[in-house]
Amino acid sequence: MTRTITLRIEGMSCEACVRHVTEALKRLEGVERAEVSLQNKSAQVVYAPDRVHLQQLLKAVEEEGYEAFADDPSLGGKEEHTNGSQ
Ligand SMILES: [Cu+2]
Repeated sequence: MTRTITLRIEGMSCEACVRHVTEALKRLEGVERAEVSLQNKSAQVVYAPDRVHLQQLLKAVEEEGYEAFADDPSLGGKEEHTNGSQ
C-alpha cells in the first residue's frame, strides 16, 4: 500500500537543491518515488505509510537544509496554511 503526498519545500534555488531533496527522500526506506519541482517548490512523494512516517520525510528534507511542510495537517505534518497553491 502506498500513499502519494505533496510536500511544500522552501529554500531550493537551483537544480542541485532539487537533487539534494530528491535524494534525501529516496534514501528513506519506504519511499518509492520522489518528484521534486523547483518551480512549484514542491515534492510529490509516493511512500508506504506503514514503513515510513510523514514526519521522517519532513525531517530528511530539513536535514539537507531545506524546509518541508505537509499541505494536509491531518496527515501529521506541521500545521501551515496554504495560499491556494497546490
Ligand atoms: Cu541549489
